[in-house]
Amino acid sequence: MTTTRKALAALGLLIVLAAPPARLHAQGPGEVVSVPVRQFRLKGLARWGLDLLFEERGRVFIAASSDDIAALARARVAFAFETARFAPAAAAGISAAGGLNGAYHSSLELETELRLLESAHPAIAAVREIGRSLEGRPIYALKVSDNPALDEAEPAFLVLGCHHAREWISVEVPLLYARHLLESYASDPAARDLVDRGETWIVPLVNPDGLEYSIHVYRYWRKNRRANADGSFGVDLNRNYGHMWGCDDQGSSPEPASAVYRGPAPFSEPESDSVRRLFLGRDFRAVVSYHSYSQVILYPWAYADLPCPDDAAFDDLARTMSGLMAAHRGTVYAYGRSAGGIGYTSNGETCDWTYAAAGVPSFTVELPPEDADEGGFFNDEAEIEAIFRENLPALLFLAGRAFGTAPPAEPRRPALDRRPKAPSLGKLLRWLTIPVR
Ligand code: 0X9
Ligand code: ZN
Repeated sequence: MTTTRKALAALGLLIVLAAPPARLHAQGPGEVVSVPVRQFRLKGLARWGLDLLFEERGRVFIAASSDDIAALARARVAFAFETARFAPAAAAGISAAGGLNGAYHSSLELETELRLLESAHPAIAAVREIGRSLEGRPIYALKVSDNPALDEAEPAFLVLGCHHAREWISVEVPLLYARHLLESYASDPAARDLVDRGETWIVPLVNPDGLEYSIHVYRYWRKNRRANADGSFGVDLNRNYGHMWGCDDQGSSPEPASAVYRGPAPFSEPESDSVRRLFLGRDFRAVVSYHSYSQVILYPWAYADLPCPDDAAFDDLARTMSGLMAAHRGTVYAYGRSAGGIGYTSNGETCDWTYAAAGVPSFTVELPPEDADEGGFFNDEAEIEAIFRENLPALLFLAGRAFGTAPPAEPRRPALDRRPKAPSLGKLLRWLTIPVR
């Protein structure tokens, strides 16, 4: 057993034993604070529904709202403010040209970009509003296909981004994929084939309200902006889908203030419901939902550590995807079952639902970096293009499989069969917010 796993096991035990606090805490603009692991255990903080970030040198880092901070103080937890340490990373994106979010797209910037793509390629691209967020922002899909105004009887491929507000890079990869297909159509027979034979539906921003909040108010915001009955905000959109929703409290929570609150009912949120309505009307043959961070490719099930009926086939696909990704510049994406060794159990996830609804390959791709020390959610703007480029061959491969077009060339070197190192404690810590009834 690695040290990391031992530490996790110890924390897991405490989660079962500790009593929950009298109230959970509203998330809002706040601070990064750290608490010694000993204190974290002693005070049973794993059950507070805090937004846990990572663990480093014996301290647990938490994105804490002012309510959280007040509660920590009341509980006499010895915490330290760490916000200043992270400010340079956050500030690095500020520029006169790019505004607060630099090269990343806000919801309005994304809309502009999608409309520009549509007007530059009207024969093969159409912007569709698939629904509206709680705060009334349009949720856009770009449909890339010949005759985009017609719903033809063609196989479809769904690419999703940004269920989670703070995962800015997950908007960019789907958007750049749309751009790639459109701009390569004239010159690249493989891209032309994909556009002519199938429908690629690209939804780069499922959670526009959350993204705006992350840009303008609180960079670590994760959920949507639902005003919950207890005064807290947000439903975790990747806990709000309908397959085995709320089957237990592992990795999803019934507590509104939790970072992984699943909402009052499956598809209670207009954002996840927009994806549901888009999905059900069409012949989707594969799904990729981008998140960050940790550099992994995950497939169902997430709700329990059980193999889905297509486990072996999905493992094969994921191995090939991982190999194609590594071939670009050596970035190794680990792969495996969502609830398995490189992931964690949670219910109400997007890909469990798309797989259950249509039986099609459905992958959650967690983009780089691997760890918090390498930047966590703060991907350098200069990395956006390279992260897209390394993901592109995997997307083309899966799209080819989905549409029955010619497979792309094999990876230049053999797929790295990396059954990766143990998951980082930091990654899993973020989900050890599991209230036990
Ligand atoms: O927990 C999630 O919703 C995702 N991870 S993230 O850090 N981006 O929030 C999805 C992870 C894939 N599912 C599981 N490992 N269960
Ligand atoms: Zn995510």
